[in-house]
Amino acid sequence: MNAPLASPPSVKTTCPYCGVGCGVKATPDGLGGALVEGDRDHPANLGRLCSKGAALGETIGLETRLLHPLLRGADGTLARASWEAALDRIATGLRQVIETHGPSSVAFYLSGQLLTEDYYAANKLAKGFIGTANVDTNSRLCMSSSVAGHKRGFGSDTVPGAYADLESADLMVLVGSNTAWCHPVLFRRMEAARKARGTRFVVIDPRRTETAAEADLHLPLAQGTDALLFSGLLVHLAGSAAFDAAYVAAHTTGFPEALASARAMTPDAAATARACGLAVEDVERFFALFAATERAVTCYSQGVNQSAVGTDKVNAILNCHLATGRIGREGMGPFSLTGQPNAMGGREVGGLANQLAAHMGFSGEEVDRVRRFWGAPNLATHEGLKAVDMFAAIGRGEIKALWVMGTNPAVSLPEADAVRTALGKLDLFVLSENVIANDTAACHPHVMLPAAAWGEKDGTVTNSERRISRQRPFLARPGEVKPDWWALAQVAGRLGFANAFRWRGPADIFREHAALSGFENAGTRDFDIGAFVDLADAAYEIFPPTQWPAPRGRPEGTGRLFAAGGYFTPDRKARFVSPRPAAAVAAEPPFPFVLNTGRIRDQWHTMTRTGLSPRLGSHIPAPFVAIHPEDAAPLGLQEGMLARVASAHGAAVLEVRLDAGQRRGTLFAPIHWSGATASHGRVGPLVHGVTDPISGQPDSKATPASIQPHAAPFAGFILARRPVVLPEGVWWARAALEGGYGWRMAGSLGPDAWRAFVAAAGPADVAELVDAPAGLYRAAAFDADGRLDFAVFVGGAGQRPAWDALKGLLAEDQVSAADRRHMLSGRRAGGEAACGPQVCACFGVPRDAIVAAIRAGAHDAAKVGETLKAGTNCGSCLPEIRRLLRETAVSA
Ligand SMILES: Nc1nc2c(c(=O)[nH]1)N[C@H]1C(S)=C(S)[C@@H](COP(=O)(O)OP(=O)(O)OC[C@H]3O[C@@H](n4cnc5c(=O)[nH]c(N)nc54)[C@H](O)[C@@H]3O)O[C@H]1N2
Ligand SMILES: Nc1nc2c(c(=O)[nH]1)N[C@H]1C(S)=C(S)[C@@H](COP(=O)(O)OP(=O)(O)OC[C@H]3O[C@@H](n4cnc5c(=O)[nH]c(N)nc54)[C@H](O)[C@@H]3O)O[C@H]1N2
Ligand code: SF4
Ligand SMILES: [Mo]
Repeated sequence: MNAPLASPPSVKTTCPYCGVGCGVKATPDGLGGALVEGDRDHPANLGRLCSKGAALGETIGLETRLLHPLLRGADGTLARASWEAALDRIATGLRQVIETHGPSSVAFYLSGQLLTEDYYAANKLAKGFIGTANVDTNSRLCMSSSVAGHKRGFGSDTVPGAYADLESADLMVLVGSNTAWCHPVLFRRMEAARKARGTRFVVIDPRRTETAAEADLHLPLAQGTDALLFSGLLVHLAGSAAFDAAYVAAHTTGFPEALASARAMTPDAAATARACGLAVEDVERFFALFAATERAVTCYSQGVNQSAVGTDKVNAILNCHLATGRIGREGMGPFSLTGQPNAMGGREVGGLANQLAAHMGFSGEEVDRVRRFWGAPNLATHEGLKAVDMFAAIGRGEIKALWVMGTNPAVSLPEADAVRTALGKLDLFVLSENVIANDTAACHPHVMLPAAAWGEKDGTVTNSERRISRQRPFLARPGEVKPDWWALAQVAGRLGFANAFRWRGPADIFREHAALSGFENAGTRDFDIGAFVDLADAAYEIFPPTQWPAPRGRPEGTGRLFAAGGYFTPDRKARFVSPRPAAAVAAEPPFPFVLNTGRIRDQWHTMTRTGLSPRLGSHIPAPFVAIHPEDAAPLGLQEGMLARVASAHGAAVLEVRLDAGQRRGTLFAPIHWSGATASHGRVGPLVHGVTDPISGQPDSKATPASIQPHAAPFAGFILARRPVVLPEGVWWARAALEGGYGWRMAGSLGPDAWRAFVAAAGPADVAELVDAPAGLYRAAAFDADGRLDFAVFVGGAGQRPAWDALKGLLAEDQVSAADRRHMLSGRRAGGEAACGPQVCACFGVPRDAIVAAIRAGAHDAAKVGETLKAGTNCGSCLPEIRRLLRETAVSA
């Protein structure tokens, strides 16, 4: 059990999920859990939380945690070891590799989910002392195009605005961002602006997402064409009253060239519409809205970054804000929405292979400065390998030692099967993890180190608006769990660098990080938190959420930048950068579709934490592929059946969702399922390893792919209190349920095989229903106390029963005689048979109930809330409720 820290009774910390960086108030319950609420005083969320934040309390159990170091023995299996033995093994292994193959044969693969202090320690050890720049992070897959675009445009990796701008904007342009699902609390702040001041929403996304459905204007552009759209916009702005000649003249360079190049590519709205696959009226409306609305914010995320032309897309957006001088002023500006809780912190400490710490690069002057500051004997002098290239080098045997920390690359990197193979070739593979089992842990690390998790970690993170917030512990570290920075410092000591890593705690590291940021800075570098060089331990404890830069003498930080220029280029002027001409992504037989990948509302990445929450699993319980109905029909694909989606690199088997909001010729699949949660649900193996040549960010949203029906004559589900191993060849996807798990499954195994499967489990007390002609088999097994132990329901495909009505039985101490009689018919005594997927995670309200309430007269979201409570807590489901209101109104 996870013990609470004695006092204070409730602790203010920061949500460990997305880059919104919501403040959380956690009150341990003394039983290993905690009550989690939004922190009303935190400027990012002012008390709000989304469905994931609200369910944090359900994800802090210890069942799946790694609690002790593990070492791989001669027989290849991992066994418990002492910290001493594990650290010695790492140090010896590193020393051997360095002596034989040189420091560049060592790599670190880090994460935007590490705290700044952990990240700083890893970067210092690798780049400064081991002497390898092969340090990269999952932020390469996430934000690196924004970093590169910012640097090209501004001379520094600076987000100019603040969240307050989202509430004071009159036009909100959301590009490649499913904000309603991925930054839900920001979306609620945007909605508040719409209510208060009539803000208009334009959403630019090939899919009609929940976010797009809320927009005044949705531009479903062809994948990869954003730079063309914004190039067309630049041409339009240049000839409009919105053009700010004074700002352009005083604070920028390169405008005439950029305009000429934009005119050559996209001379007018008609040409732009053609290039982007859009209706010309929609493009004209967008251009007019943007030109007419001074207070315009353009938020963008992975539809922009994760592209072979991602950096160009970023600069095309920045160009439009520079040309109108709409930057760094209230209610306006370009706004990169960061993904992970500490995507920004990682950039600050030099987590990327092409950066040094504190936003410095590899110029001779910067290398020299960092070397002197650290007293670093072996400072790396050249950029290292970026994530995709790094894993390719591992695959070729050029990198021999790898330390992975806070990320699950066997799932999340493109061409993920090749990544798995590569991991098997290492002489030394160290994995620092919170969980004992995930797909990367299955790739045979030599050492696994148990890292402190959310609730135990102690340090800082930086959110999308440059705001540094504390993550504070409220639970004691269980088992032998240690902070990541501590493990790094211990290894550094063993390599002979103890003096440079003599930190007593995270506050020491934070002060050093602050000192480096201010070292020989004098306003030349954007990232400066020199105000905190001497921050006392007690002040670090209560450090308030603060936006950098906060140079010496300015501890209150800075809300916005660049309203009056002051860019971080040598001449202090911003640069217009012309995007290269790039056409829409094309796909041809044998892979005629463009596979787009992304997120769903209630899961976080590879589900190692959100996958533990029954509430979060009920929204979308299985991996799916969305396809336009008119693309599906000729292929014989129907709603709910299985489809095999394949690319040149791999394949997955997913449930089909017909979605008229899907652009023709494209597929969409979520990234969350791994080998741990589904048999064939990983999309990473399909995704091509193409990267943006400037940023090195993978083009994860546009892989040529094929889709075809996957024969599965039988389908059904299993409910069980414990994990069960399903027969070989069965397709399955697992979800956490209250009191156990549920598996959706399908395949060629019919009633007889499942009957044998149940018999083999040897249940003490089993009720069965066999209807051979109908191809139906159902069984429920009870334990000695009369509790439901497991249930198996199988039938013909296309008549898959839903478990919703029965799943509650897993959590009950006893199944009543009446329920026993009814349950094999798929219902509870007196209950309904099925109720469809859950829309409101907070109150467990299913879609069917919402539709019924609408039919019964609940005419708006507020009425639905009054009737069912749905949507009245975190509000993450409000866009879906409003969609049901629209759709139901139509069908009624
Ligand atoms: N629920 C949830 N929230 C999360 C996360 C999570 O795992 N789950 N992860 C966090 C992280 S790390 C990140 S990076 C963010 C990501 O947040 P988002 O970027 O909002 O999420 P994605 O679903 O990856 O992609 C966004 C959209 O890009 C669209 N897109 C694809 N290609 C193009 C294109 O060429 N142009 C345009 N304009 N759009 C395109 C996709 O259709 C998709 O709807 O979310 C963060 N928040
Ligand atoms: N096809 C496709 N691929 C994608 C994306 C996409 O849109 N499409 N998105 C990309 C993006 S934007 C991202 S951010 C990545 C995310 O991909 P990953 O980073 O691989 O996903 P996570 O599941 O967040 O993995 C985090 C792991 O770190 C562990 N962990 C959490 N906190 C800590 C800690 O403090 N210390 C240690 N040592 N371990 C910790 C967790 O248990 C978990 O196993 O996926 C990328 N991959
Ligand atoms: S929006 Fe949700 S996931 Fe993101 S930080 Fe806030 S509560 Fe956490
Ligand atoms: Mo991300």
